[in-house]
Amino acid sequence: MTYTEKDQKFKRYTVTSALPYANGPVHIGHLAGVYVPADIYVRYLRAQGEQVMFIGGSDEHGVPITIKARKEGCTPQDIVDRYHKIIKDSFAELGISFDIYSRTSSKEHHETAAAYFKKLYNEGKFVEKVSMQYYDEEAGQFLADRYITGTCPHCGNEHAYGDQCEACGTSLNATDLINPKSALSGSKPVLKETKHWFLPLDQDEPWLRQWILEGHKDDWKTNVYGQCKSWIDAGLQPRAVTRDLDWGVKVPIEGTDGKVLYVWFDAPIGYISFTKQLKGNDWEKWWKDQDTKLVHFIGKDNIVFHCIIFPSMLHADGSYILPDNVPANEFLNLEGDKISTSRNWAVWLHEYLKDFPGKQDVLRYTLCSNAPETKDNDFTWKDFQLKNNSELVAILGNFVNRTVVLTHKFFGGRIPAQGTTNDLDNEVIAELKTFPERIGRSIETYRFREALAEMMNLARLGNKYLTETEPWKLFKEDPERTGTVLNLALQICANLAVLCAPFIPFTADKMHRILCLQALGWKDAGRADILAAGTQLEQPELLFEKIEDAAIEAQVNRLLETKRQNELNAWQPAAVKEKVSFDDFGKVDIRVGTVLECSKVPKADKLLQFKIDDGMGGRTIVSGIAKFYPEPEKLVGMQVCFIANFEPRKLKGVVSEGMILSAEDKDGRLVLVTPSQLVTSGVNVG
Ligand code: B3M
Ligand code: ZN
Repeated sequence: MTYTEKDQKFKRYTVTSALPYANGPVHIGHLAGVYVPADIYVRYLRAQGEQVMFIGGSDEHGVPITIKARKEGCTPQDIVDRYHKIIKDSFAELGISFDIYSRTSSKEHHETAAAYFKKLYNEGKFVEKVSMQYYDEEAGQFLADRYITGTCPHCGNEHAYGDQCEACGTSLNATDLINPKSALSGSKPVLKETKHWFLPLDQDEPWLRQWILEGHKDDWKTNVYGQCKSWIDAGLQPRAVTRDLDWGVKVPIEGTDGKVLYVWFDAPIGYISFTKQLKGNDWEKWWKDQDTKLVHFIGKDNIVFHCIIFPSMLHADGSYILPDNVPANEFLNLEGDKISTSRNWAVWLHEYLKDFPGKQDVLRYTLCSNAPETKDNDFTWKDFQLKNNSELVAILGNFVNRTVVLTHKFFGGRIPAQGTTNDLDNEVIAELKTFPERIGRSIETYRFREALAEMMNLARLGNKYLTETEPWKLFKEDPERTGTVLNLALQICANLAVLCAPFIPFTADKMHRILCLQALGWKDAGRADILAAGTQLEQPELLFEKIEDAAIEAQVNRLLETKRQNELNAWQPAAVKEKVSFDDFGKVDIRVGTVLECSKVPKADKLLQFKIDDGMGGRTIVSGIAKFYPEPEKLVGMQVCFIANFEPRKLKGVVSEGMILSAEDKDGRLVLVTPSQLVTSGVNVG
């Protein structure tokens, strides 16, 4: 039995993690918010001997996928095939231990989602409404969700979508938008009649209020509870669950060509349809049995869908259980800036796995220890390096390694007997006993950072014990006592192998190997007699390696380059200056000259010294463009434009008689301005 469920014992756990949209790879924000905590939770439950179903899969419908396909000139299926594979493979490599990772474009899913809709339709659970929806006359298409953008009526963000404003998080209807614009053609859409089916959320208010606001006041996270409360208090509105689109699950009603289920209607049904896809599995017990605990792991932008809309769908059917908890996380930022797919401001999982082979646990550890559980948090590469070098290497890795190395040194790798324990040993044994429950309680209440910190405290306890007993000195005078100390230290290692497994499973496997440990359950931990004396250990093996500055710099540089690219992409011409009269312009004397000589000004990195044929006997001009013309002698013979009536100025000891004109490109590069054909030196430009 788990620690927090003494009153209500569940027989099994259905754990879902938000289905990532298959229109891009997964990044560290997704991992920290959803998949790492969900995986820790299920690994822990399995270690507790619980029956668990961990569901994941790709969300392959929705407008962004069709927009991306249109942009790339391929089909939506091409897009989802590409990203489903990348996402699925990278999750597997990170050790996210789904029981099934499926996809919503699968036939089974379409059938299940359509049947779900059909049942509610037949039972009259929807409200059918003909309403006016935006239509793009140029494209000949209704504009669902992200096909339409405009100004958010709540916060004024000019780039809000037809279904949601990402700036303030409000869920919108397209007709709420101010100045709506088609994302297809950019044109102003017109309103046109269309029929849709609505989930009458307004009728659900009483039971939702009771279930969430009264029933889950104490066990749901405050951020989750707070969002639900403000939704319910604001008054729930009927919500359309169909769309005029050709990508998605077809509406299973005669005469509804060109209509599909709304992506947020079909996607959560994916949790159910994927459970069904596991062959030889009685799927209903995972979804309909009151003894099953249903938990949804999601990010904060999905709260309303998992706490209000999906439960309303489940309630409308009537045969399903409702989620027991929805431990949504806040967002993770990257180096102080919001993670953004369109700006490529992210650490992508599949790239991380390539850049840091074998270091899955370092990422899992960093993301968990820094998870945005109660507020948005920041990932920095420096912190990643620090967590690896000063925690994983210096605390956990160091403790296990020292213990195993000393056992090899003094006892040939054979676990020594525990002998008689003294007060210090007994204190350590007593403290050791408390860890499984402490860590377990934190995990069961979705406080994963706290749980991880406790696990590391056990490694700290181990290090402190070694420091206090100094077995490396002790052996000479008291081999038997040394045996007791190392036995106890090894018992702590074995406990760590069990207790670290939910967080850093690859390391746990390594520790099991080194310690020749059988697979143990959570309840076996807390004891100081896990390892039998006399057992021969494997050779020591470092659990973690130091991450050098160069590897971190490479990542930081990649981000700096991304930032630079984003700035370039965002470049816009400078505003036009104040108007000047023709006469004023005429005061500037611009001429064409021919370069006779050109060289670097000694001791001045930036300056080139030109000798110009100006048709008037020649002049010297100094120009700050050396960085952009590394071979100045090659400029000889070129014609340039220069201002002939500038006051002469002394630059690094050289008198400059004018200014050579150059254009500054958006990346800051200076390029000389030159006439398109040869002209006589000294002629006017104007
Ligand atoms: N596809 C993920 C997102 O909003 C969304 C989750 C669906 S869970 C049923 O990024
Ligand atoms: Zn807004």
